Order: sequence, then C-alpha cells, then structure tokens
Amino acid sequence: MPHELPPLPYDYSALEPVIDTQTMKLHHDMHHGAYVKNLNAALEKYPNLQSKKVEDLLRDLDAVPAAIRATVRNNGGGHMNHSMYWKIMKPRGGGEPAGEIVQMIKKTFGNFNDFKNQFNDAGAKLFGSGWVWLVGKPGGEVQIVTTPNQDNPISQGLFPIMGNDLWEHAYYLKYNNRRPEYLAAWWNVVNWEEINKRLETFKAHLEPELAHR
Ligand code: MN3
Repeated sequence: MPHELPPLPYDYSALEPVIDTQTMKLHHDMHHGAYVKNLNAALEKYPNLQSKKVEDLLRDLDAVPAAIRATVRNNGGGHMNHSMYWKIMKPRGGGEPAGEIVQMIKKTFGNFNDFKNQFNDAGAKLFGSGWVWLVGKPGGEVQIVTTPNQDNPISQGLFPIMGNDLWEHAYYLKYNNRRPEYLAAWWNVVNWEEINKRLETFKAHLEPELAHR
C-alpha cells in the first residue's frame, strides 16, 4: 500500500478535555483511515502514481487521470489534511505563540487575539464541511482562507501553515452543533513548535522561487 495511516503522536485521550477520547478514536482510525484506504484503492490501477507523495498529487490535480481525480482530491486531501491536523495539536499545547509565527501574525493581523478572532470567525461562517487555514501565499504573505470538503490549499498554489477541521465529525460528540465553542477551545491544544516548523518549510520553498524573479 503506497499510503499509510500515520499513528497518532499521542494517546487518544491526550487532548481531553478539549477533544474527547471517542472523537479522537473515530476521527483518526475510521475517518482518516478511510481516506487512506480509498486513496490507495483509487491508485491501484495507476502504478506510476503510487510513488508520488500525496502533496504532489494534490499540487497538480490536472495531471491525475480524470477517472480518479475527484477521489484523489477528496481522499488524498483528507489524508494530507489530517496528517497535518494531528501534528499541529499536542497535549498541554496552546498559549501565546512563540517563534517566527509571532512576527507573521503581528505583521498581518496586528496581534494574536485579532488573528484568533478572524480565524474562528472564518471557521464559524463556512457553510457545511471544510477547513479553515492560515496559508502562505506565493509572494510570502500569509492569509486566512477556508476550503470546502477535504480540499487542501496546495491545489490552489497556497501553502497550508495551519488548519482546523470544520467537519462535524471533529467536534459533534462533545460540542454538538456548537462549532464556535470547539473553535475557541481548540487553541488550547495548538502545537506552536510544529506550526513554526511548517512556516519554516513554507519560507524554505519560497526563497529559491523569489530569488528567480
Ligand atoms: Mn476530519
């Protein structure tokens, strides 16, 4: 199988009380597990695509055969999105961000609270299922965007620095229909070290490109 479900980097119960154990179990094993299984099934007849990283498939969906394009978009997106999601959370996380991300937030949003409010607001307003993101743009700026379903910003040429899952499966058992409550609580498990690493990756990819302009 070319793609594998990555293990959770902590126990199912580690993000309590922000995210309950049963949600974590179902979300990781069943939902993420199904995205991986469906992605592998779609690639079965296309051995030349099996060695490609999921981000490379999603970066150029037009290069994916039409017969499996929607499946790769949805399930490859689901795989990539959740692989990030588990890592940008951690037990006893949260607090004020540190490191490079602070400068980015200040420059773009003024201060952390305004950033958080705009991110939560965008997440609360997205109709249906999807994700809210802080993305890096080709010019080096950052921006809050939302995507529907399991679309990853990489398909639009944007780099996903951090994102929160707005599907009901991410919060419904504990928060029911109160998505804004989940969005507000989520900041208590955010892993800023990992997000800073992702920001570094964005910048590392960016600088060679900018140097050629
Ligand atoms: Mn999910």
